[in-house]
Amino acid sequence: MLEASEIRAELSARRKNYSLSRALYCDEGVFGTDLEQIFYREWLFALPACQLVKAGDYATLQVGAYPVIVVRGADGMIRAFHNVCRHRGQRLCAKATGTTPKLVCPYHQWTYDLDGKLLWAKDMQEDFEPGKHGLKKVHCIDIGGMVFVCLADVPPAIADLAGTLGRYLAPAGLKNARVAHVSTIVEKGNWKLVIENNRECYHCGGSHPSLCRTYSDNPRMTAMEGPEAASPDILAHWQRCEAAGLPSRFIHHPKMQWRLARIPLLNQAESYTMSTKAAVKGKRMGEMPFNDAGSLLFFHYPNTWNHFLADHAIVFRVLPISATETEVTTTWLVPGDAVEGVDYDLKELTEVWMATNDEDRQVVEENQAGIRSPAYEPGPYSLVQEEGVIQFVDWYCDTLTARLGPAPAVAAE
Ligand code: 3BY
Ligand code: FES
Ligand code: FE
Repeated sequence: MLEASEIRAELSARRKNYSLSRALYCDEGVFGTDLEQIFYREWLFALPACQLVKAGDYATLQVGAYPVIVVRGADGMIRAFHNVCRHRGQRLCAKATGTTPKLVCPYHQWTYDLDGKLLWAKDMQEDFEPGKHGLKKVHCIDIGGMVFVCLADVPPAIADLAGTLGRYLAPAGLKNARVAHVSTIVEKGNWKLVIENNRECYHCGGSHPSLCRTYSDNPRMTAMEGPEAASPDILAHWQRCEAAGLPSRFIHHPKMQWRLARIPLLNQAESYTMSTKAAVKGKRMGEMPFNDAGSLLFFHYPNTWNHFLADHAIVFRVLPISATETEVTTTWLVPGDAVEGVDYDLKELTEVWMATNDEDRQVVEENQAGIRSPAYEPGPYSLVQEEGVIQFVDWYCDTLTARLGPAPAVAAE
């Protein structure tokens, strides 16, 4: 298990444009550092706001050692709390999702309001102060219908992302959407391998027969450096969509922690379906003006990538479980008034990405299995195909290096 000084050394010894060292993907000390320095400090995508339909609807998630609960209050606000009772620390809610008028601890029934205030604690002594025993808050923000949480005392700035993502998502109709399906899988691989795999389509031709019916594996689609780098067909797609009120142009955080861009699907395909036609018939998300608007892609490191289409949206959440296990939750959203079996068929809606996720799980697991071998050595990324991966590992290494700080000076004798 590596210590900070050894992790610094792994980071500074890394070869630019090469995959990371075995330790950075496998070591428990590195995993702990990833949690402390990244997952406990960054804004993390938690869930789509529309999953919490009414007051008292909640969902829980586990971020490393921290159980978190996200709940919609009586005032309609979505809040997040540490899912830990202020009496003797019981986890308050064990279920993944549910609805409750109050948050009642299962151990001794301390009872909290949906805004975290302690309302009731049986037989406590006179000097007990309920006001000092409310649930601990977790920072929480709803941007255009995507709820992010942050465990840090002082979260990183989010105003730029909030403004831009809010604008890009406004026509995507997330606020009035409905959850059609949730799939949670565990991939036996390090979280960085899960993100790396998502950031390239070098593997798509070999792994994703159904996705490749509609999704182009052209690396310029997902690794554009800026508007100038876009090909004429992408520029034409952006112009057509922007004229119809859909923010579409490639835009990103200065250090590429996030990126938004709308891409056309192959051959005027409408959606990620086997037929290439819209899965939801006769209804569109939000203000989407036509079926062939393609997909608005959004990623945010360390834990989400997303596709917003004319007829539905698919949001992805990545949470590390251990050095070599990662939970991936996929949620399909449809227009709020779309009825299963009438407006869409659930299998048709979900089958391409259910298959794609399973194919990605297999490649990630095989990748982890190979990297575990002492014979593994970092290999070169393709500059044409894996620019997105390079950019992710650069972000990761730069972020970790900055946060670990310089090695402490050795005291002179
Ligand atoms: O989800 C994405 O962003 C795409 C689909 C397949 C690989 N990846 C680049
Ligand atoms: Fe929650 Fe006792 S631990 S009421
Ligand atoms: Fe893939």
